[in-house]
Amino acid sequence: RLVNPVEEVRRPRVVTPFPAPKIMDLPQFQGEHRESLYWGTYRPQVYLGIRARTPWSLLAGLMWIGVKDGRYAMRHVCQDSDELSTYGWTHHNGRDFGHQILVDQDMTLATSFLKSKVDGSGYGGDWAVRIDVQSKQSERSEDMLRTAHIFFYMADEDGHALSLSTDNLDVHEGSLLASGSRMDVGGWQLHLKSMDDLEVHYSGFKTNHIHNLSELVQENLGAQARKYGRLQLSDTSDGSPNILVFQVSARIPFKTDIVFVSGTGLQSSGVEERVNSLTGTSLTGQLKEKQREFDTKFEKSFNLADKLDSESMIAGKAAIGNMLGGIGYFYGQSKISLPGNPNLGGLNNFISYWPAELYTAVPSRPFFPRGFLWDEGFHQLLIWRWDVHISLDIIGHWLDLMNIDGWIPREQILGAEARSKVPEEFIPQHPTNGNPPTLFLALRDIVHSLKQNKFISTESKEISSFLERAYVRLEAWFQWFNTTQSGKEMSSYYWHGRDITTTRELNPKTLSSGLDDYPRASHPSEDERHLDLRCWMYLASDCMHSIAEVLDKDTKPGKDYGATAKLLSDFQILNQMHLDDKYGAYFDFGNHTEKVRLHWKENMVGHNHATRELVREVLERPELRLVPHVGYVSLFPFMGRIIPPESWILEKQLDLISNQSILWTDYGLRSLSKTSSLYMKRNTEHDPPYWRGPIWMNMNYMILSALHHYSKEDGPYRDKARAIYDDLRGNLIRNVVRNYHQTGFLWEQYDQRKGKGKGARVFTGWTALVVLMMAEAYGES
Ligand code: 6A9
Repeated sequence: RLVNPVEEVRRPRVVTPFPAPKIMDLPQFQGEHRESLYWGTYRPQVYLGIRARTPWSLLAGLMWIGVKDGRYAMRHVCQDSDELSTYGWTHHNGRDFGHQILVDQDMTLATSFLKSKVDGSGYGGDWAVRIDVQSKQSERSEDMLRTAHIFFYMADEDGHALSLSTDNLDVHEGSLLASGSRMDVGGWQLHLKSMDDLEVHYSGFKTNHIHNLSELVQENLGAQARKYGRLQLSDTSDGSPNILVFQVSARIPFKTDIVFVSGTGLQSSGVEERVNSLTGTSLTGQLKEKQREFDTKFEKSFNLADKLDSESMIAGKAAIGNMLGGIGYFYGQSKISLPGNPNLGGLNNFISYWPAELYTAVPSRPFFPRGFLWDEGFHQLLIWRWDVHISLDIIGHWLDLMNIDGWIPREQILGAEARSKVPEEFIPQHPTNGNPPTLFLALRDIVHSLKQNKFISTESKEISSFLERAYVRLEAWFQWFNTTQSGKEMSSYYWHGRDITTTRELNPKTLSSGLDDYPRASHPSEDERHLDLRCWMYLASDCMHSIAEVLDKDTKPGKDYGATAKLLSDFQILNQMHLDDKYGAYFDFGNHTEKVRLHWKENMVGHNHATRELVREVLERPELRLVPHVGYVSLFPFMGRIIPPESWILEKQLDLISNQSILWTDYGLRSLSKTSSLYMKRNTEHDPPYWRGPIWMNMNYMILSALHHYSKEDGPYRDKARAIYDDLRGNLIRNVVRNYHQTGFLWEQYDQRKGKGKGARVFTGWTALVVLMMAEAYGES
């Protein structure tokens, strides 16, 4: 057989990187910037995890034994089933400091992280972790104080052997526990120091499967417990271990400091001074100072001085702290599904994306500890106001994940650790599916502030060179949406990828929109026009136009973003395509009937055995029409500020928003009107309502932002907008803060009846936008 050598090496198109210089190769992301962000708490999926921003890093982390009703369990990976009554970063600056509280039954752990770079440190500097273990009830009699067991580990993903040093341990003096050497940081050492009486044991393992570390430690402990009846690591090690686990056991309360110093191979590296400075009272002093800096920066970045009561202040700090403390670094290859490939079947029907790095905030540490494209745009609304360098670095990473077609996979499941959290059928990403281009939300704000000269000059320069390099990618991204998601009519769009064959879903889902089960046309078709996507395209074109302006780009034919933005915000065209003028509401358009329901169908299996399944029944022929569901989607033209301030339609929108029988609740706006035929309806037997009623903070932020806008614009409804704005803002903040103090967590959504947090808890992704609501920071368009 003759093979064409060129064909042989050519990658399938879908996994071919976008052919342009990588954003992350820009000089501004090298040098000092890169080094300053090298180490961090970049493993959000574990309760405390440290790594460097490099593919095969040294990892550090914490485990402990939790005790509930006399039963023991290992805590390591963030899991709801561990039932911690609260945990999260109360402070974190995204760079060199964080403070976290974890409450596990009767035990409270406080973990602090501090980074420092001094003469003698290796690349990326040194870092310290303080673990402070307290009993929850402060006043307990001596004899009730039990022993706690915590475990601190170092692991080398690259497989390098780590050396143990456990002879003559003297924790009061400060002892070397482990050491090693790597290309990136040179020689390194791990030290432990404590004023308390600690017992230290260890175990060493050699394995590539670092994500199974909890099991390895549990097995080791289990075997010891069975043999000797004690909870103690074996004090043995595999030959050339790449993982070392140290068990610290002591009576509660106790404190221990663990220090990592790098560059220790060199003579003048001053290890002893560095360890001293990062432990004991010196560490205490530095942590206090960092905490003060955080508090000041919090008030300054969000203009919050004197604006907040102390409960809101605490919740607000936890929100931004967790957003920053939840930033992770991942490395690996996405799986891309290939629907067109007949040779492969089922779950094997995928190919791998190129190996890639992703630095990103995550929606939820226990449930979704990985990157999600449209979540990220909302995260960046908050992060750029805190530290624009971090924001550009994150946005740059995302844009570098673009393929030659201008597509970016929506959910990033990179590496074994990330994969272990996702059921197999959800792993492959579909190259036909998009996700709202929310990165433009953050870019719009950044560009606007740039135009207003709000940044210091070094920042302005970096933003400009970032935009310069990002431009071709942003254009390609825009084009991807504009071509692959376009509808039949000129300047119409619809989310591709809805399932037209399903018989089980009450309303086939639109996962790519981000609004999953939010009701759309009952019968997916090419005739659909999705209102939200149209408005996202308006945002994208408008933002492209403003970037082109900043960069002085010529408007080439076909790339006149200003003209596109004009078209997409044309009030007449919008109204023709999406307005129900009797109602004054905007809707999707498509092949639709309201007369659908789920019913149980009996299937005979053999002669006398029947199974039941819940299937959809359609009681009327669908027809092309507006899809009459009032909810978040119908408010998109309002969120996009497309409606002129003097229009009667604006008044109608304000009515829909403020009407308690429609969208208004005392806790924020419902995702779907109470009057909708699908309000709080399950989609299948296994799919409870998700975007069909509950309150979501990202959309409420967008709506609040538009209310704020209309409350400043001259027009007959200005005062009305202002009043609604004030009430809605108060309701949203009050409810999130109340839930935070009552439950210890921020939540994925809030119940529209009682305001109770629901869905994933420790959802410190876009729910953290509550800080911007507090700050009244909305950006201008
Ligand atoms: C699939 C399921 C144990 C759903 O916040 C992330 C996303 C949002 O982007 C989206 O808009 N969440 C929202 O509707 C969470 C989605 C998680 C998908 C996980 C695996 C089993 O996991």
